Amino acid sequence: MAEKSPAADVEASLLAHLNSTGEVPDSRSFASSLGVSHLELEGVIKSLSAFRIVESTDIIDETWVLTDEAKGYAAKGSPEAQLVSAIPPEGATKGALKAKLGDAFDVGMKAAARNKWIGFEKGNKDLVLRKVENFKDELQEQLKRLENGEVIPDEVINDLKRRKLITKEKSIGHSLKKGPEFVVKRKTLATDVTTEHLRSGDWKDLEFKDYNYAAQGQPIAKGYVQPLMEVREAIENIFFMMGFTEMPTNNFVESSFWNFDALFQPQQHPARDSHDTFFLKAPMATRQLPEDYLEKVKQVHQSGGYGSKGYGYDWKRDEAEKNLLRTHTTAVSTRMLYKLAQEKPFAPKRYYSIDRVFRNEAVDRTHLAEFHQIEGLICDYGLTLGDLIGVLEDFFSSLGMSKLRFKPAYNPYTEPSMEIFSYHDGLKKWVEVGNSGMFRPEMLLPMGLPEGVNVIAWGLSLERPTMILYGIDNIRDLFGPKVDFNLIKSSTLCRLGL
Ligand code: FB9
Repeated sequence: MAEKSPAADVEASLLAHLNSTGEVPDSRSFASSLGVSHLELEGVIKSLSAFRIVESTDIIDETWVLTDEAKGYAAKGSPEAQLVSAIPPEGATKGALKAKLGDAFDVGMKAAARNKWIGFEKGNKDLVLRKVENFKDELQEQLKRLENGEVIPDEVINDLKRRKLITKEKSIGHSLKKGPEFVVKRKTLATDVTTEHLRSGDWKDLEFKDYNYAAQGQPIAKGYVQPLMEVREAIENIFFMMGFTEMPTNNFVESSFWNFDALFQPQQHPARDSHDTFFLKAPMATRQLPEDYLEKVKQVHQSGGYGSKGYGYDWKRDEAEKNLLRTHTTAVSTRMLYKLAQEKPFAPKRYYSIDRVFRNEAVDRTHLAEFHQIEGLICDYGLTLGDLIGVLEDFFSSLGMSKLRFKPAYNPYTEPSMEIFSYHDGLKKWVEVGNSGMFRPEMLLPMGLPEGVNVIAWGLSLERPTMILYGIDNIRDLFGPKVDFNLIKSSTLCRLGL
């Protein structure tokens, strides 16, 4: 017969006691009468209550308990008592007493002085003299009475509280009585048919525990997709459905030429100084720029062409050669459009990119020095602003944003340009959800794209939608060293407006 667990003994004694007396007024005193910890008895009570064998009602008491310091005084006497007992008839120096009493010295001196148990010789404040032969150590007495659970007058409690010698402790007991399913001996419900049961044949009169179909399965240790990657994948599917191809963005380091100059962004544009852009010390400059195309870019910046008067400044090659961390994935769009322009005959294209870009910006709740830019572009003959608005409607409605508004904006590389706003039902406000425009001829024609070919493009971040869709308030909870894994584990799969 299986060895009876201590819990079983406790259960047996409790059920027997209830059977004979019908109630247990306070489980705390019952536990000490059984000589078991209250915690162990609580375990049994919880399980018996679950099967309604006993009915338990909580009794919450707040009792004063001694701090460790007070426990020391209750044992060794109050600091003032320890101090006086340590003073020989001829007195003792403060130094000697401090050495003897340690932390209790200061408290002891004050209290002993207050009780006029000690005094000093005229002009020698260092020699402590004992003023009383014998004395009553009230404090030790009161602390001991408290330890034995005796009731103490409030003014004493307040004094002990003031001396931070006692703290309030909540203790929870249970009053017990028979439950509707009360039995003296609980049949241990079998949870499995074991070979032992089969061999012993006692399975015939065994009672089996009901299956708990609501029981949570073991949490399976599995990988979790970073919310950013979850939204990235969903947005990629939108691009695929709209017939877009991904652009290769595997180069965080870019030259100023492809990141700015090729985009007809003038060399003295504020975004091109180190306040906004991370320039590289090494390799500081690129050595691979397409000469003929570079010449055309230089021309269009310096003196225009293609119907443009350009910027009329002295364009510097070494400025264009400066390496940087790309500030937008539009730098990749530039490379792809230039490459497309070299492919004859021209074929319309739909490209997208989603990858990291870097900006030397002030970081705050929603901004880090890097974020993931999402960019889409369509390159084809006769594209208009209307086409851009249409594509934006499609794209953002797939993101669950149906109501869009467009606000004229400015980008050095697009004209016209529009900021995109969407009314967010959850936030009950118009949210800026991106920027867009038509790439300027000064950008496209030097590349060699045929007259009449226009490029509509737009961009947004990956972090903003992910924060809103997952209800993440601070970007640091989403990206970077402080990401809260539980948030990732607990965050449900985002359902973009799909
Ligand atoms: O993502 C942005 N907002 C946004 C997007 C989606 C969204 O979804 C919610 C589920 C409902 C919520 C918000 N923005 C762009 C708008 C603002 O957040 C803006 O303050 C911050 N912007 C970033 C740049 O900050 C300096 C977001 C980032 C951005 C801005 C512009 C572009 C790309 C990213 C662009 C472009 C462009 C323009 C023309 C041609 C080609 C590219």
